[in-house]
Amino acid sequence: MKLFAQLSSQHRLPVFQNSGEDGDQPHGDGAVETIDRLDTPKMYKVILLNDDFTPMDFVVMVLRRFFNKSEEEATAVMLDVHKKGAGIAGVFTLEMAEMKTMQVNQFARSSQQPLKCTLEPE
Ligand code: TYC
Repeated sequence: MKLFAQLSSQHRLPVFQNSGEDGDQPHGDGAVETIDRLDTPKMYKVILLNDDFTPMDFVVMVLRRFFNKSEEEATAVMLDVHKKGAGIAGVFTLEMAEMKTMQVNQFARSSQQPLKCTLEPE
């Protein structure tokens, strides 16, 4: 049996092609079988958006608090977002990305800051 454990963004992966050479399959018909992809969940980027009003220090604090960045990492991401308009705060499974996005948007709103983040598939 030949294994093709390739990484894929699809939900099902080809797992073997029955060539018949190994003698463990009777027919050698080249059929590709698939299994559900359980080990490589789809990942999502949490994107921070620039605005003209949120203080830089506040953005750095958010990146440290919600994304466990060091002061240096947080400053670099914040400046990247400030210059380019948007940037990646982190990459997570869908549930985690949704939770981070909600937490940041809620925290910004309750702090009267217009900072926004969103998510998109990786
Ligand atoms: N542009 C903001 C300023 O000049 C800083 C900022 C950076 C705001 C990143 C949001 O996601 C952001 N104060």
